[in-house]
Amino acid sequence: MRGALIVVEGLDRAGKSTQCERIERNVKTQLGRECVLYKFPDRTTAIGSTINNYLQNTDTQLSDEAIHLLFSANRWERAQEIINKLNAGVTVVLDRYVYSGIAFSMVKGLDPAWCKSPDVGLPGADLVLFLDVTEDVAKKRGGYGSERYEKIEIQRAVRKAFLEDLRADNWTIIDANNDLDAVETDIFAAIKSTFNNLPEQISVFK
Ligand code: DGP
Repeated sequence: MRGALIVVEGLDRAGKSTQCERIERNVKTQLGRECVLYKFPDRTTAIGSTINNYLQNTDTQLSDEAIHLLFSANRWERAQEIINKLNAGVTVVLDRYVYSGIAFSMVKGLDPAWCKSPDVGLPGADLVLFLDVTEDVAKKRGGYGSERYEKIEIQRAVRKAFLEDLRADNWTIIDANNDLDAVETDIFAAIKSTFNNLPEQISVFK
């Protein structure tokens, strides 16, 4: 049986990184399956280092189109590796993916169809977990940091893009305002159901 491609999306402070680690652990220990975790953007590659510079230095001059294509290229850098893992029976968990790519550029006013096009053809998610958190809870968790997109208006617009424009049949919305253990339980229920209905073929992002 091939591995599943599980994507975790959500706003800053939703608990994505913690839950990704718990998913990896639960898939291994509770389901007895191999599992690996990737994070996008992957800041360790040459493209990722340019992205990191863009996010951390708000005076970096790069057009919205150019940075959009770099985020997508950063996902393509790992595409074949992800496919190989899935075919080898390894479940792959992605902390952010194409949906972040489209949402952040859409809110800057770029055409949604154009935003989607460079990601078309990437391995498709079997399950997208959207960790939804209210602004109040995000604030209580320490608020946002100092990177380029960590501002309340941007986060609000991105949440709207995720939920109103990008949400699709393979999505499960998780109430991430709850405590970590409750969120973990909800996520694991969705993952078990995905494994019970996993198509034979890896899908393609369209
Ligand atoms: P993170 O390391 O998960 O905190 O992500 C860094 C920031 O980059 C975060 O504000 C979300 C944003 N981001 C993630 N993926 C993409 C993408 O593909 N395109 C754009 N424009 N922004 C992204």
